[in-house]
Amino acid sequence: MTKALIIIDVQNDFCPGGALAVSGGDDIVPVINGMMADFDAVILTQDWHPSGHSSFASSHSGKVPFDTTPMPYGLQVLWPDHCVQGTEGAAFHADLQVNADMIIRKGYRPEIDSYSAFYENDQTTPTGLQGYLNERGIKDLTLVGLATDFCVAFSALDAIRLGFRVRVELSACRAIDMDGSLNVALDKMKNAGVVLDMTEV
Ligand code: VGL
Ligand code: ZN
Repeated sequence: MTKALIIIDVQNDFCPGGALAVSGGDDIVPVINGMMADFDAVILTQDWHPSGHSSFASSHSGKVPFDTTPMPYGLQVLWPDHCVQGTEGAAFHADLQVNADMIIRKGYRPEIDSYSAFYENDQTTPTGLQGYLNERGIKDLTLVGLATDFCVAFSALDAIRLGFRVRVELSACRAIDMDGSLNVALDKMKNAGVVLDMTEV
């Protein structure tokens, strides 16, 4: 059985001190490092926005971070400027082991955000990860990283839709949790058939 560990957005801007810090975001780094040896493939995603990206509140006059705005593909949460290409904030956490098989960058198109490792937020523009996994014969995925309620959840739900077996190791994830978004995401994942585990603690 070929299985992959998909490590979502473990980048400085999502860790304490970063532009869109997730509480305890750096606590998961040693947990993830300890998991890698159990997998046939290790894949990292990297949120990788151009400056002035349309998901930034600063790109919309009168908006502040965590407001929402309608986009052609649906309602978009507006974020603080984060993970700008080439900045320290966009770099992986310094302690994360990054001898990965593959790094998927996402969110680099100025006019569209991308939470999922598989599709941008229009749910139709693919990143190519499905093709990569299929060609390698990988059917079992374990997802970890940041943030549980956005990029991890969107990736897990897309993966289920695409027919993968999907496990999210919650002890190696942390959430943004705005307005109950963590519980909503956990319910959606559970109902979709994602296995939610806490086995690393
Ligand atoms: C993420 C908000 C904006 C994430 C990325 O990695 O969950 N959240 N960009
Ligand atoms: Zn982002």
